[in-house]
Amino acid sequence: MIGSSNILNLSTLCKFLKKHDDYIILTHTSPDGDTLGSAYALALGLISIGKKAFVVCNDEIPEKYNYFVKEANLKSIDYKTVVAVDVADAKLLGSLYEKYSDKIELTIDHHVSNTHYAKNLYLDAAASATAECIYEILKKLHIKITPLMATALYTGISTDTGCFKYSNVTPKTHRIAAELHSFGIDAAEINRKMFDTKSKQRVELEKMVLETAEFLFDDRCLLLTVTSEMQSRSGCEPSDLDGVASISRSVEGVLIGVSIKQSEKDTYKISLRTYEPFNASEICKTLGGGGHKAAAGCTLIGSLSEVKKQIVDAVGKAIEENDARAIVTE
Ligand SMILES: [Mn+2]
Repeated sequence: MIGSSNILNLSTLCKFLKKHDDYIILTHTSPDGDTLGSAYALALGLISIGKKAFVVCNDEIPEKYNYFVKEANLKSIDYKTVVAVDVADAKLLGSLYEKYSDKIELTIDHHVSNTHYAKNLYLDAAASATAECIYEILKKLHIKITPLMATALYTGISTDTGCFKYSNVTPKTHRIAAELHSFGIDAAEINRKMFDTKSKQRVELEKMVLETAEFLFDDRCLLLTVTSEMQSRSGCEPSDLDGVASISRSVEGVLIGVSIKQSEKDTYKISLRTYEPFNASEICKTLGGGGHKAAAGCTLIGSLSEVKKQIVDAVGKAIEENDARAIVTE
Protein backbone atom coordinates (compact mmCIF):
# COMPACT_ATOMS: atom_id res chain seq x y z
CA MET A 1 0.00 0.00 0.00
CA ILE A 2 1.33 3.41 -0.93
CA GLY A 3 0.82 6.25 1.54
CA SER A 4 1.09 9.94 0.86
CA SER A 5 4.22 11.52 2.26
CA ASN A 6 5.09 15.15 1.98
CA ILE A 7 8.19 15.11 -0.25
CA LEU A 8 11.20 17.03 1.02
CA ASN A 9 14.23 18.21 -0.92
CA LEU A 10 17.69 18.65 0.57
CA SER A 11 17.02 22.16 1.86
CA THR A 12 13.55 21.54 3.28
CA LEU A 13 14.92 18.39 4.89
CA CYS A 14 17.73 20.35 6.54
CA LYS A 15 15.21 22.93 7.78
CA PHE A 16 13.19 20.09 9.26
CA LEU A 17 16.23 18.66 11.04
CA LYS A 18 17.21 22.07 12.45
CA LYS A 19 13.69 22.78 13.66
CA HIS A 20 13.06 19.49 15.48
CA ASP A 21 14.93 17.82 18.32
CA ASP A 22 15.05 14.69 20.52
CA TYR A 23 15.42 12.25 17.67
CA ILE A 24 14.85 8.54 17.78
CA ILE A 25 16.28 7.01 14.61
CA LEU A 26 14.81 3.69 13.51
CA THR A 27 16.59 1.10 11.38
CA HIS A 28 15.13 -1.84 9.48
CA THR A 29 15.01 -5.47 10.68
CA SER A 30 18.02 -7.70 9.96
CA PRO A 31 20.05 -4.49 10.10
CA ASP A 32 22.75 -4.08 7.45
CA GLY A 33 25.68 -1.72 7.07
CA ASP A 34 23.63 0.95 5.34
CA THR A 35 20.71 1.26 7.75
CA LEU A 36 23.13 1.20 10.71
CA GLY A 37 25.82 3.40 9.18
CA SER A 38 23.19 5.95 8.14
CA ALA A 39 21.46 5.95 11.52
CA TYR A 40 24.63 6.29 13.58
CA ALA A 41 26.17 8.96 11.36
CA LEU A 42 22.96 10.97 11.43
CA ALA A 43 22.63 10.62 15.21
CA LEU A 44 26.26 11.64 15.76
CA GLY A 45 25.87 14.56 13.36
CA LEU A 46 22.73 15.83 15.08
CA ILE A 47 24.36 15.48 18.50
CA SER A 48 27.34 17.50 17.27
CA ILE A 49 25.07 20.47 16.61
CA GLY A 50 23.48 20.33 20.04
CA LYS A 51 20.53 18.04 19.34
CA LYS A 52 19.67 14.85 21.17
CA ALA A 53 19.49 11.60 19.22
CA PHE A 54 19.74 7.85 19.57
CA VAL A 55 19.25 4.77 17.42
CA VAL A 56 16.81 1.88 17.82
CA CYS A 57 16.70 -1.44 16.00
CA ASN A 58 14.19 -4.23 16.31
CA ASP A 59 16.87 -6.92 16.16
CA GLU A 60 20.10 -7.34 18.01
CA ILE A 61 22.84 -5.49 16.13
CA PRO A 62 25.48 -7.92 14.80
CA GLU A 63 28.81 -7.60 16.62
CA LYS A 64 30.72 -7.04 13.39
CA TYR A 65 29.41 -3.44 13.38
CA ASN A 66 30.76 -2.74 16.88
CA TYR A 67 33.57 -0.60 15.46
CA PHE A 68 31.12 2.23 14.99
CA VAL A 69 27.98 1.12 16.88
CA LYS A 70 29.74 0.58 20.24
CA GLU A 71 32.16 3.43 19.59
CA ALA A 72 29.26 5.85 19.15
CA ASN A 73 28.15 5.06 22.71
CA LEU A 74 24.69 6.63 22.27
CA LYS A 75 22.39 6.88 25.28
CA SER A 76 18.63 6.55 24.96
CA ILE A 77 16.58 9.70 25.58
CA ASP A 78 12.94 10.73 25.82
CA TYR A 79 12.24 11.13 22.15
CA LYS A 80 9.97 13.57 20.37
CA THR A 81 10.80 13.07 16.70
CA VAL A 82 10.75 9.66 15.03
CA VAL A 83 12.93 9.23 11.94
CA ALA A 84 13.46 6.06 9.90
CA VAL A 85 16.53 5.58 7.69
CA ASP A 86 16.91 3.11 4.80
CA VAL A 87 13.48 1.64 5.67
CA ALA A 88 11.47 1.19 2.45
CA ASP A 89 8.28 0.00 4.12
CA ALA A 90 6.96 0.44 7.67
CA LYS A 91 6.59 -3.36 7.84
CA LEU A 92 10.40 -3.61 7.73
CA LEU A 93 10.50 -2.05 11.20
CA GLY A 94 9.50 -5.43 12.62
CA SER A 95 8.09 -5.14 16.13
CA LEU A 96 8.84 -1.40 16.18
CA TYR A 97 6.06 -1.07 13.64
CA GLU A 98 3.24 -1.15 16.18
CA LYS A 99 4.97 1.22 18.52
CA TYR A 100 5.95 3.88 16.00
CA SER A 101 4.11 3.37 12.72
CA ASP A 102 1.77 6.36 13.12
CA LYS A 103 4.47 8.59 14.65
CA ILE A 104 7.10 8.50 11.93
CA GLU A 105 7.76 12.12 11.08
CA LEU A 106 10.46 11.53 8.51
CA THR A 107 12.04 8.84 6.37
CA ILE A 108 15.37 9.25 4.62
CA ASP A 109 15.76 6.55 2.00
CA HIS A 110 17.07 5.48 -1.40
CA HIS A 111 14.66 2.63 -2.23
CA VAL A 112 12.62 3.24 -5.38
CA SER A 113 9.99 1.01 -3.77
CA ASN A 114 9.53 3.25 -0.69
CA THR A 115 5.86 3.09 0.28
CA HIS A 116 5.60 6.71 1.51
CA TYR A 117 4.51 5.60 5.00
CA ALA A 118 6.12 8.54 6.85
CA LYS A 119 4.67 12.05 7.15
CA ASN A 120 7.72 13.44 5.36
CA LEU A 121 10.00 11.67 2.93
CA TYR A 122 13.42 12.47 1.55
CA LEU A 123 14.04 9.94 -1.22
CA ASP A 124 17.04 9.83 -3.52
CA ALA A 125 16.58 6.72 -5.65
CA ALA A 126 19.78 7.49 -7.57
CA ALA A 127 21.87 7.12 -4.42
CA SER A 128 23.66 3.79 -4.06
CA ALA A 129 23.06 3.87 -0.31
CA THR A 130 21.10 5.91 2.20
CA ALA A 131 24.53 6.75 3.63
CA GLU A 132 25.19 8.81 0.49
CA CYS A 133 22.12 10.89 1.35
CA ILE A 134 23.19 11.27 4.97
CA TYR A 135 26.62 12.49 3.87
CA GLU A 136 25.03 15.20 1.75
CA ILE A 137 22.69 16.16 4.58
CA LEU A 138 25.54 16.49 7.09
CA LYS A 139 27.50 18.60 4.62
CA LYS A 140 24.50 20.81 3.91
CA LEU A 141 24.05 21.30 7.67
CA HIS A 142 27.75 22.35 7.87
CA ILE A 143 28.40 19.56 10.34
CA LYS A 144 32.04 18.79 10.98
CA ILE A 145 32.44 15.17 9.92
CA THR A 146 34.37 13.17 12.50
CA PRO A 147 36.33 9.97 11.71
CA LEU A 148 33.55 7.99 13.44
CA MET A 149 30.77 9.55 11.33
CA ALA A 150 32.86 8.97 8.19
CA THR A 151 33.50 5.34 9.22
CA ALA A 152 29.76 4.71 9.65
CA LEU A 153 28.95 6.37 6.31
CA TYR A 154 31.69 4.55 4.42
CA THR A 155 30.41 1.26 5.84
CA GLY A 156 26.92 2.05 4.54
CA ILE A 157 28.10 2.87 1.04
CA SER A 158 30.60 0.04 0.79
CA THR A 159 28.15 -2.62 1.99
CA ASP A 160 25.23 -1.48 -0.20
CA THR A 161 27.46 -1.50 -3.28
CA GLY A 162 29.12 -4.88 -2.59
CA CYS A 163 32.41 -3.06 -2.06
CA PHE A 164 31.83 -0.72 -5.01
CA LYS A 165 31.11 -3.57 -7.42
CA TYR A 166 27.37 -3.28 -8.13
CA SER A 167 25.63 -1.41 -10.92
CA ASN A 168 24.23 1.12 -8.43
CA VAL A 169 27.69 2.74 -8.13
CA THR A 170 27.85 6.17 -9.76
CA PRO A 171 30.62 8.74 -10.13
CA LYS A 172 29.04 10.48 -7.14
CA THR A 173 29.36 7.31 -5.05
CA HIS A 174 33.09 7.34 -5.67
CA ARG A 175 33.39 11.08 -5.05
CA ILE A 176 31.64 10.74 -1.68
CA ALA A 177 33.77 7.71 -0.79
CA ALA A 178 36.88 9.68 -1.73
CA GLU A 179 35.79 12.58 0.49
CA LEU A 180 35.13 10.15 3.34
CA HIS A 181 38.74 8.93 2.99
CA SER A 182 39.85 12.45 3.81
CA PHE A 183 38.14 12.30 7.22
CA GLY A 184 40.53 9.72 8.59
CA ILE A 185 38.83 6.38 8.00
CA ASP A 186 40.56 3.03 7.69
CA ALA A 187 38.81 1.87 4.53
CA ALA A 188 40.93 -1.26 4.10
CA GLU A 189 40.08 -2.40 7.62
CA ILE A 190 36.35 -1.65 7.16
CA ASN A 191 36.24 -3.62 3.92
CA ARG A 192 38.22 -6.49 5.38
CA LYS A 193 35.70 -6.73 8.26
CA MET A 194 32.69 -6.43 5.96
CA PHE A 195 33.80 -8.58 3.01
CA ASP A 196 36.83 -10.72 3.71
CA THR A 197 35.98 -12.16 7.10
CA LYS A 198 33.87 -15.31 7.37
CA SER A 199 33.16 -17.33 10.47
CA LYS A 200 33.87 -21.05 10.46
CA GLN A 201 30.11 -21.53 10.94
CA ARG A 202 29.47 -19.58 7.76
CA VAL A 203 31.82 -21.84 5.80
CA GLU A 204 29.98 -24.88 7.19
CA LEU A 205 26.68 -23.30 6.11
CA GLU A 206 27.96 -22.49 2.60
CA LYS A 207 28.92 -26.16 2.15
CA MET A 208 25.28 -27.13 2.83
CA VAL A 209 23.77 -24.27 0.81
CA LEU A 210 25.81 -25.13 -2.30
CA GLU A 211 24.42 -28.67 -2.09
CA THR A 212 20.94 -27.16 -2.65
CA ALA A 213 21.94 -25.29 -5.83
CA GLU A 214 19.38 -25.71 -8.61
CA PHE A 215 20.01 -24.28 -12.05
CA LEU A 216 16.78 -23.37 -13.85
CA PHE A 217 15.65 -21.81 -17.13
CA ASP A 218 18.67 -22.78 -19.23
CA ASP A 219 20.99 -21.98 -16.30
CA ARG A 220 19.90 -18.35 -16.29
CA CYS A 221 18.49 -18.72 -12.78
CA LEU A 222 20.28 -20.16 -9.75
CA LEU A 223 18.22 -21.09 -6.73
CA LEU A 224 19.78 -21.59 -3.29
CA THR A 225 17.95 -22.70 -0.16
CA VAL A 226 18.81 -22.15 3.50
CA THR A 227 16.61 -24.01 5.96
CA SER A 228 16.42 -23.40 9.72
CA GLU A 229 17.88 -26.86 10.15
CA MET A 230 21.00 -25.85 8.18
CA GLN A 231 21.32 -22.71 10.26
CA SER A 232 21.25 -24.62 13.53
CA ARG A 233 23.44 -27.49 12.25
CA SER A 234 26.14 -25.04 11.14
CA GLY A 235 25.81 -22.96 14.32
CA CYS A 236 25.26 -19.78 12.28
CA GLU A 237 23.94 -16.59 13.80
CA PRO A 238 21.34 -14.80 11.65
CA SER A 239 24.00 -12.23 10.70
CA ASP A 240 26.21 -15.04 9.33
CA LEU A 241 23.62 -15.42 6.59
CA ASP A 242 24.28 -11.96 5.12
CA GLY A 243 25.41 -12.18 1.54
CA VAL A 244 24.22 -15.74 0.88
CA ALA A 245 21.96 -14.21 -1.76
CA SER A 246 25.00 -12.74 -3.49
CA ILE A 247 26.69 -16.12 -4.06
CA SER A 248 24.76 -16.38 -7.34
CA ARG A 249 26.25 -13.13 -8.63
CA SER A 250 29.57 -14.78 -9.32
CA VAL A 251 28.19 -17.73 -11.28
CA GLU A 252 28.76 -17.45 -15.01
CA GLY A 253 25.59 -17.04 -17.07
CA VAL A 254 23.28 -16.57 -14.07
CA LEU A 255 21.12 -13.47 -14.53
CA ILE A 256 18.68 -14.14 -11.71
CA GLY A 257 19.90 -15.44 -8.37
CA VAL A 258 17.27 -16.53 -5.89
CA SER A 259 17.90 -17.41 -2.28
CA ILE A 260 15.18 -18.85 -0.09
CA LYS A 261 15.87 -18.50 3.62
CA GLN A 262 13.60 -20.06 6.18
CA SER A 263 12.87 -17.67 9.05
CA GLU A 264 10.07 -19.58 10.78
CA LYS A 265 8.35 -22.92 10.17
CA ASP A 266 6.28 -21.79 7.19
CA THR A 267 7.88 -18.40 6.56
CA TYR A 268 10.60 -17.84 3.99
CA LYS A 269 12.54 -14.72 3.10
CA ILE A 270 13.28 -14.56 -0.60
CA SER A 271 16.19 -12.51 -1.91
CA LEU A 272 16.70 -11.82 -5.58
CA ARG A 273 19.87 -10.63 -7.27
CA THR A 274 19.58 -9.80 -10.93
CA TYR A 275 21.61 -8.58 -13.87
CA GLU A 276 20.23 -6.68 -16.88
CA PRO A 277 17.69 -7.02 -18.44
CA PHE A 278 15.98 -8.42 -15.35
CA ASN A 279 14.59 -6.27 -12.58
CA ALA A 280 14.60 -7.81 -9.09
CA SER A 281 12.28 -5.15 -7.66
CA GLU A 282 9.64 -5.74 -10.38
CA ILE A 283 9.68 -9.50 -9.83
CA CYS A 284 9.45 -9.17 -6.03
CA LYS A 285 6.66 -6.62 -6.33
CA THR A 286 4.44 -9.29 -7.93
CA LEU A 287 4.85 -11.23 -4.66
CA GLY A 288 4.25 -8.32 -2.29
CA GLY A 289 7.90 -7.30 -1.81
CA GLY A 290 10.23 -4.76 -3.34
CA GLY A 291 13.70 -3.26 -3.28
CA HIS A 292 16.14 -2.16 -5.95
CA LYS A 293 16.58 -3.03 -9.60
CA ALA A 294 19.46 -5.43 -8.95
CA ALA A 295 18.61 -6.54 -5.40
CA ALA A 296 15.19 -7.04 -3.90
CA GLY A 297 13.23 -9.34 -1.64
CA CYS A 298 9.89 -10.54 -0.35
CA THR A 299 8.50 -12.80 2.35
CA LEU A 300 6.42 -15.83 1.41
CA ILE A 301 4.28 -18.04 3.61
CA GLY A 302 3.81 -21.77 2.99
CA SER A 303 5.78 -24.98 2.84
CA LEU A 304 9.19 -24.91 1.16
CA SER A 305 7.83 -26.55 -1.98
CA GLU A 306 4.89 -24.09 -2.19
CA VAL A 307 7.14 -21.09 -1.67
CA LYS A 308 9.65 -22.40 -4.20
CA LYS A 309 6.89 -22.83 -6.77
CA GLN A 310 5.67 -19.26 -6.23
CA ILE A 311 9.06 -17.66 -6.73
CA VAL A 312 10.07 -19.95 -9.60
CA ASP A 313 6.77 -19.13 -11.36
CA ALA A 314 7.39 -15.40 -10.90
CA VAL A 315 10.93 -15.72 -12.26
CA GLY A 316 9.69 -17.89 -15.13
CA LYS A 317 7.14 -15.25 -16.04
CA ALA A 318 9.80 -12.52 -16.10
CA ILE A 319 12.02 -14.68 -18.31
CA GLU A 320 9.12 -15.49 -20.65
CA GLU A 321 8.21 -11.80 -20.96
CA ASN A 322 11.81 -10.91 -21.64
CA ASP A 323 12.18 -13.60 -24.30
CA ALA A 324 8.95 -12.45 -25.97
CA ARG A 325 10.26 -8.88 -26.04
CA ALA A 326 13.55 -10.07 -27.49
CA ILE A 327 11.72 -11.78 -30.37
CA VAL A 328 9.69 -8.63 -31.11
CA THR A 329 12.80 -6.44 -31.28
CA GLU A 330 14.79 -8.89 -33.42
MN1 LIG B 1 20.34 0.82 1.72
